[in-house]
Order: sequence, then C-alpha cells, then structure tokens
Amino acid sequence: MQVYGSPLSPFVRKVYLVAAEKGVAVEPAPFTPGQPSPGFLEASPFRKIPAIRDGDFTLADSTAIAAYLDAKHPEPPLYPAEPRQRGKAVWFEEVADTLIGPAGASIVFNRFVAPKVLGRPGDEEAAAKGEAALPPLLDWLETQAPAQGWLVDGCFSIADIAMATMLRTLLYVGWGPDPAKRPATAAWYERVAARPAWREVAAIEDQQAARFAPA
Ligand SMILES: N[C@@H](CCC(=O)N[C@@H](CS)C(=O)NCC(=O)O)C(=O)O
Repeated sequence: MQVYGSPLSPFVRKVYLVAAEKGVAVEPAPFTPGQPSPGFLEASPFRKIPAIRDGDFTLADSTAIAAYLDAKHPEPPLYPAEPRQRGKAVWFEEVADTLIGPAGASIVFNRFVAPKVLGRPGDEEAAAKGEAALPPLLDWLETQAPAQGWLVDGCFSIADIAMATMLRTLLYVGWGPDPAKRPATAAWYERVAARPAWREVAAIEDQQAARFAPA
C-alpha cells in the first residue's frame, strides 16, 4: 500500500501505525508538498494528507483509511466489536483528531513547521491560542488514562493510536506527556510507544525528522 505524506504528520502517522499493527507493508507514494501530482489529487481531492493508493483503490483521511484497513485486515481488530467499546474508541479518535489535533497543530505549525521546515517565521499569536486550548484537553485525558493497559476497557484500539499520535507530535514543541504533571498519561503513552509497531514507525519518522534537527 502506498501512503501520501510523511509520518511527521500525526494523521499520516496514524495510518502508518494502523498498517504496522496489522502487518500491512507501507511504501511512501511520490509526494512533494505544495506540488500536488495528478495521482495525489485523485487520492486526495481536497489536498490533505494522508491518502493511500492500494492497487486501483484510492482513499483520503486517516479515519477513513483506518476503517478501511480494519475491514480489509481484521486481525488484530482496532475498532472493537462490542457496541459500547466501539462507540468509546471512535469517540477517543474523534477527540484526538478534532480537538487535541487542531490545538496542537497551531503550536506545531507556528513553532516547528514554519521556522524549521518552511524557513519562515510562525504566527506566535496562533501558537499561544493553541497552548491555551491544550491544558483542559490534556487534563481530561489524564482522567481517562488507565493505570494499566489501554484506553478502552483494556483493549488496545484505534483510541490508543489516535491519541498517542497527537501526543507524539506535541513532543516536537515541548508539550509531550510529562510524568511530573500527568503521570497516568505519561505511563500509558510509554506503553503505547513500547509496542513493536510504534517503534517501527518511529524509526522511519526519526530518520525524516533528523533533516530538521539543528546542525
Ligand atoms: N481529518 C484529516 C485531517 C488531515 C490533515 O489535516 N492533514 C494536514 C497535515 S497534518 C494537511 O494535509 N494539511 C494541508 C492542508 O490542509 O492543505 C485526517 O484525519 O486525515
């Protein structure tokens, strides 16, 4: 399966993680930010990453792709079958993607992507707004992080992947899980980050991130 976009993006990373958990081989699709190829536009008409090309099938959006992969490769299941667990897992994914993601994105874009990747100054006011939005969300997550195991009734699921990918992105701007401030979240995050699939994807990402490290 080909994936458009770098796993430095939390949404692309989500797709890489789902694929890795399921043992689905991923290769990067040819993709240059700002220069959309016809192949990319076919897969992602609204120009967002991630998108995939799987044989003659294309699809955009991390949530749609995760659902597709879970249906195509049912083992291990990442969307629980039990109704309440399924509902909760999708809800965690939604909170990660639509609340924590955007708050983090305004920090990450303006303090990391703009200065380090695009070589231009970020919008500090927008970054500060993101910083103001994050603490209540992270405090809530601290109440949800279990002492052991995973977010939804002890079953590893899309909830853990979707939340943890957002937290990994926050690490780039000093907002990663802090054991002193939110110990349950930090311990749960470490459990996610110890999984073989996570380590596999982190190794790919670390190689790409090295390009932006200070010389
Ligand atoms: N809901 C989408 C969000 C994807 C998204 O926002 N991707 C960002 C990168 S992290 C993007 O493509 N931004 C470029 C743009 O909006 O043009 C998903 O889950 O895939």
